[in-house]
Amino acid sequence: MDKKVFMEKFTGRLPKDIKSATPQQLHNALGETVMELYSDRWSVAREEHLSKRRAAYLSMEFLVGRAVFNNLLCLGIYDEVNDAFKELGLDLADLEVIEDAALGNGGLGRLAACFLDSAATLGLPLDGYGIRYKYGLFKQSIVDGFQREDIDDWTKYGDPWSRRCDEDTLLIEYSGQTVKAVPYDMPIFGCRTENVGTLRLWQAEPVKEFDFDTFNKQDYLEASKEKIYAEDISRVLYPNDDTNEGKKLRLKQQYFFSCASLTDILRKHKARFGTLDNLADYISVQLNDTHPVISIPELIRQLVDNEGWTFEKALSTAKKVFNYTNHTVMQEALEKWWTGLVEEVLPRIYEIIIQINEELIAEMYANGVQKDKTNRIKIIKGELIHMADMACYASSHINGVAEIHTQILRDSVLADWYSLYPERFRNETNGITQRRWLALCNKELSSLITEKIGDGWLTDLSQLRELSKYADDSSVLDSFIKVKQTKKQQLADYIKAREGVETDPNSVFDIQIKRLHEYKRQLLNAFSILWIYYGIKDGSITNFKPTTFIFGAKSAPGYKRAKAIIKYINEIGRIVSTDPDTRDLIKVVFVQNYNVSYAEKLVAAADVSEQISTAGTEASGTGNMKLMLNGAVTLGTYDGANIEIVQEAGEENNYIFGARVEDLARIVPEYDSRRVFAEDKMIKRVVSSLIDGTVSDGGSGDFRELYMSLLDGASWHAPDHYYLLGDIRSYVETKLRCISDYDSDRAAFARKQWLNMCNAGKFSSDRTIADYAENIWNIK
Ligand code: 26W
Repeated sequence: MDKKVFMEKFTGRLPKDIKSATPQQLHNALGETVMELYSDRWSVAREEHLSKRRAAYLSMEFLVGRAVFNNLLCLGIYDEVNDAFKELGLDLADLEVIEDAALGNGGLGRLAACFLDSAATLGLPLDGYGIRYKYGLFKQSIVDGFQREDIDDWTKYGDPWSRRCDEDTLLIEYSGQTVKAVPYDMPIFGCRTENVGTLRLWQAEPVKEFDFDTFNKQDYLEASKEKIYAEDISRVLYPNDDTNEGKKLRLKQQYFFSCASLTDILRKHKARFGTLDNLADYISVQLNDTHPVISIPELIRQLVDNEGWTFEKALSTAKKVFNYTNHTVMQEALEKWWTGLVEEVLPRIYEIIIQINEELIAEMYANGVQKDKTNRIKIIKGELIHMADMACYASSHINGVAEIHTQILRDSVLADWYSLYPERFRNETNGITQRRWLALCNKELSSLITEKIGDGWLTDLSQLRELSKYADDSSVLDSFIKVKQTKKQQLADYIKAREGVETDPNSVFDIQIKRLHEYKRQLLNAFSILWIYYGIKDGSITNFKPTTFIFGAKSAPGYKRAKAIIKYINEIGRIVSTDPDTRDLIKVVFVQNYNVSYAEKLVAAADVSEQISTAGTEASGTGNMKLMLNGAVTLGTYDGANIEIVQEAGEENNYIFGARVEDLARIVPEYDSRRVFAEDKMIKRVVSSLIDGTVSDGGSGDFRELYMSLLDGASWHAPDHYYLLGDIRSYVETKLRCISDYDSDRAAFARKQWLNMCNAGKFSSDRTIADYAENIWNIK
């Protein structure tokens, strides 16, 4: 970067009195300047991507977070810009107030963002397609222990990292409604490469802004109706994680970005090659879960209706183009659409789905597949369209996101499909980008690493393994402990500023950060804290090392139990921190508005990473990898990628507890949570806190409902179906051992933490993406 040119362009965009510039003004000026300086590089890369076989990642969510610091880092101009700011009497850190682009709910959306980062860095022609929601994931505050939601107007002060591309605008047709899809492109700067990927997010706009005649008749609302209905489509991200919200608007959103993205892909292909006959040779489309699966009938529609292809030829091309990733085993999350709704909104798509379904049935019949199996896998069952079955039928590759998860897909969730097409199934264990999740969020640890092995790890994380040789080097471990201490102090300061709560950086930082869900078992963690509290009070737990339990989680606004768990955690926190017997020993902090930027601070400061989902329920987890990479030990179950984490870093360096998938298969049929409750005094005491007046749910009855879910079950599930009572003893014992290990020998504990960091190489999304590129997309 030419510093002089940068200065000129940057200051030219600032007010005369530079010091008076707000962080938002500085951010806009910086973003615009960088975008201008690197626009040629981006154009060249775009051309390059189009000139060869490429892949498109279709995802309803891209949880990119804050772009500015990451972009500077990946472009290799962070230090220069930092200096430039200083020269101008400014502070780059002031841009920390810039809002995240929270265009995703959790793991699935963040994974998509990490993947784009890795593909750009690896020089691969991969581009993302999604929706430019006006409002991202809601902003959360905690009031009186309860979650409150507020809109997230993330572009309020501008969006300097996007470029509106009017020239690529296209039309999307629903029955009785046509809307414009306007693309906004974000550059994804690769690290140490000239490659730049593109994230194209579609915004819905009306074909006609405003009806002037109606306005003149003074019917103002009517005059803007078309605009409002059109904009509704990209107005808001559905804040649901793992439940199929069967809303018409959601179906329209899915079709909106699927249709727009495919139209864009086909247009560009045709412009270059003059034909779509060779489409499958040049494009591979990854379907991120079932949300974009409507792309399959849409591609067929475009090929048949616009290009005059036969249905058979179009279906056969679709089968080559698409691949499907499954991200969850939760039945609620496998999307199903009511046939009547699809027919009403997208009649032509509905016809094509029927045709695909008939073709599937005919094909199975011809291949001698038993009728009951065909009935299980067909796309339309009763009045429901099963998107996962459509995805499996029309994809070349189907993958899970961690070894155990892929195995569960093969054995149960998608077992029929596996029996038919075993060769389609692959595992692609998730990963995270070390640029954001180490280099950016933990500059102190990064420096220590680089001092020892150079900075090659930035693009080759496996190099961290070389650091294992320092595991017994006390001076290196001392430096590591100092770094951890610094990060804990920084987090404590931040928590003080944001939450108004004091935390002690000399205590153990035990952190659970993820969406709030029953299967993730934040309630188990809360129970364990109460257990420890009672233990300290009654003297059965002695010499407890002061520990800060930090939670960060958003609950879907309509998910009552999850919201009750948030309140419960806050209630437990109040009890332990007001009791003089424990207030110096246990602290509970529930941070507000947990998001990507907060995560960057939390992962760097963690000593212990809580990954405690019921075995077999967490597809992979990726937070587990972020915490490991920053030198936290995992306190977790044998679930998702935890298993691979422990394989890499050693069971002796982590704290594994609880029933495993194979145990549960044996236990669950006989499991009686009421008996466990009745026979175990401590379990009874802790669980009873939900109803015995220990804590208050503000009179809502929600705590009683939680209590009943554990002991009585509900119409849709057996009692304690996530096995909290079954695992709690083993959990508390393991947790206490972990905290006492920290206390009794900080150096030995630091050694475990260090070795986790050293062995995190496998969990770079660079590794994951290289594998997708080679084995699924066939791109170079
Ligand atoms: C239809 C509503 C809906 C919304 C989101 C259904 C399902 C989802 C996702 C599948 C939920 C999700 O984010 N899954 C997470 O994906 C991560 C990336 O692969 C995994 O690491 C997590 O284990 C998984 O829960």
